[in-house]
Amino acid sequence: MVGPRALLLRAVIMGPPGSGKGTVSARIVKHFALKHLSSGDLLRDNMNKRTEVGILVKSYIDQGRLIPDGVMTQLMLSELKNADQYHVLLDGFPRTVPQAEALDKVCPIDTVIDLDVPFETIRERLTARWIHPASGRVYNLDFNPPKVPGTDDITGEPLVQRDDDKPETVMKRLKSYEAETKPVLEYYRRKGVLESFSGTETNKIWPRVHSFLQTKLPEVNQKEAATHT
Ligand code: G5P
Ligand code: MG
Repeated sequence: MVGPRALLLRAVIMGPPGSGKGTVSARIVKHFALKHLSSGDLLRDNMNKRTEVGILVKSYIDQGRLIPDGVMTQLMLSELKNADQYHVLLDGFPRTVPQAEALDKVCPIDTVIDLDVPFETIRERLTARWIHPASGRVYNLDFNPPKVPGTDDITGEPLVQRDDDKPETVMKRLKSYEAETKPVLEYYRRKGVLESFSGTETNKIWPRVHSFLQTKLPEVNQKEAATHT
């Protein structure tokens, strides 16, 4: 138990597809005791398990389109129901203004970490991405390759490419980010909770995110913190 509800951090990490939300979130949870909730990981888990939601959302994801707000909001808010015991980091949600408004009603957000990475940088990255579906661990053939090619470092299980990382689908995802998610940044900017981090390399962005979070939360592992990884 961390403490009373009012002292719990309610953070969101935002940024275009491939900006490094998953990569930075993995580093955040290594350093700070908060629960990472990724909408994309949750949807892919539902697709793998062929749940009702998984079957419903597959065609949207494969086409690079956003899931309808009602479905997405219900899914994420039900995950948040038991979240009054710990700090939370939402990744990939909210992605539209109606989602942000629905979230605000049950769980007002106090910090938004915006990864501001240019689109040209992103296009190159996504085609080189491989993931371990069961854990959500993310690799990149240039940036953080697995120790054994095609294999997850921890479990030794095979890695796969995401169906929505095909070049034409990546373009659609970037367009929907521009049209539907950019206004969410404006929404949070007006509320005074937006913190933007611009750059093209996660290793340069991360130390700045790390220092920023140190002003909000106690660190769980001081020794690792010193290495900034
Ligand atoms: P997701 O799963 O939320 P996206 O599109 O927002 O998908 P994505 O693709 O998961 O975001 P990311 O998490 O921002 O990207 O980035 P990442 O995985 O950490 O890094 C991308 C790659 O770059 C990796 O291979 C990584 O190793 C590499 N990398 C990181 N840093 C560097 C670097 O510095 N240099 C280099 N060279 N490489 C680097 O959503 C998927 C779909 O689900 C639906 C939508 O259909 C969406 O398209 N969805 C929703 N729909 C409606 N509402 C919502 N709220 C929804 N949430 C999900
Ligand atoms: Mg992600």
